[in-house]
Amino acid sequence: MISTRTQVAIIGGGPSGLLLSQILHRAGIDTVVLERKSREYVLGRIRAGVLEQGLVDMLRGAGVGARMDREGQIHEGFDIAFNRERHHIDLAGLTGGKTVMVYGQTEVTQDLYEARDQMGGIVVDEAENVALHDLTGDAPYVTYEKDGEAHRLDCDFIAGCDGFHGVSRKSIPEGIRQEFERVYPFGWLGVLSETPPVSHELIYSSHERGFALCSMRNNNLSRYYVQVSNNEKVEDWSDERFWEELKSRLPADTAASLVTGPSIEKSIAPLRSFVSEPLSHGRLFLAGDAGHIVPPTGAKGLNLAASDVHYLSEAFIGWYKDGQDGKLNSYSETALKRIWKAMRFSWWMTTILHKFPENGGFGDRIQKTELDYLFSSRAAQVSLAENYVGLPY
Ligand code: FAS
Ligand code: PHB
Repeated sequence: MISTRTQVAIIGGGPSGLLLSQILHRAGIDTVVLERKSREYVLGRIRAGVLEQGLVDMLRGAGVGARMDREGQIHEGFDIAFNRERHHIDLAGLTGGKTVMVYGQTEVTQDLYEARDQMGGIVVDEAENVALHDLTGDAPYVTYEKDGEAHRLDCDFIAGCDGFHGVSRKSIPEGIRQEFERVYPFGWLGVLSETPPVSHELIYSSHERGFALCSMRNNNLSRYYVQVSNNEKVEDWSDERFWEELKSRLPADTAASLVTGPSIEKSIAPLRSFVSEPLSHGRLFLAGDAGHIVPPTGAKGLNLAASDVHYLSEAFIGWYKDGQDGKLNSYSETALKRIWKAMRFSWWMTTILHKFPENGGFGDRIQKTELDYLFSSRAAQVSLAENYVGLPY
């Protein structure tokens, strides 16, 4: 058994774990990140595309914003297509100038890995069988295997940043954990293509055939999604079938200007709303998807991970710099307040834009009325816009 020690052991080398490690390292706090997969695998995942200003500011503050500022696109609004026409949501006009940054999570993760390397940060990839121990004492530790060798990592705290399927949340005893969940009867079939985006801004489309989303990563890399039922298989969707279905859910002029091409990535993501409470147990603190999952409709998943990391990094810095445990003790309550507001918004955006077969006639009319009201009320649009750009930390 190889024994080492650090101050904060971080489980998971996705955006949550890497950003937390980068911020703590810059504050003089030692961390070790334990990631189950290879770096190539982590960087091969195509996920979020929209960054709130809070995350943009955190990346810049952590010295990781340079490529984002060069290659990212600032968006001042987006369209909602409904009843075969597009309605613009003027984010900047509705929020006194706030915007979002379109820059893929893959790029964020790549930039974080490079920053970690530059600072000599310790990220152990392909760490297997990670297990957490003695969480309620003052000397927790983590065991894992790497290249067949058994390791023990002693630490002061453990940050569980290992996503929905990780080990951290499940290390909180079931009698203490309370989970809240809504699983949607559909998923998103996503395609990445080296084609120019159909529009310079995102288009969320509500259509009787189902939801669709037109997004992008840059001027020659487009990201598209269509709602599919939960029993769909990605192998049943040829590129041609995907493009035809996407066009059928867009206004005619938009469909006519869509540039199609071979998919370079194609996958189906299930949609769920999920929160696990509390987010801390003894010396273990959960951040990001380890503690909560939102349907991607509101573009909140990655951004919620960022606000968790903001609160948790401040709490650790308060402990190590000033011996204060106040923010550690209040972390779960503080983070959950913002998490539940984003949970509500993501659920609301999902319910008004997707087709719910079980809704029935009344449900369909209410959904139509929600959109009619949204496009006829500035107050309703202000509410949508302030949530989309991100509520304050
Ligand atoms: P992550 O899941 O990204 O990272 C957790 C890391 O922990 C992974 O690298 C995993 O390999 C590792 N890990 C797991 N178990 C471990 C163990 N036992 N030991 C060590 N390491 C372990 N959000 C949006 O805003 N917009 C989107 O369009 C969007 N699309 C998504 C599509 C999919 C298919 C998924 C799954 C999520 C999507 N999300 C989207 C949400 C996503 O972006 C997450 O919010 C974001 O990845 C959260 O980052 P982390 O908390 O770091 O979790
Ligand atoms: C994306 O570009 O992948 C994306 C954008 C906005 C969303 C979801 C996904 O709401």
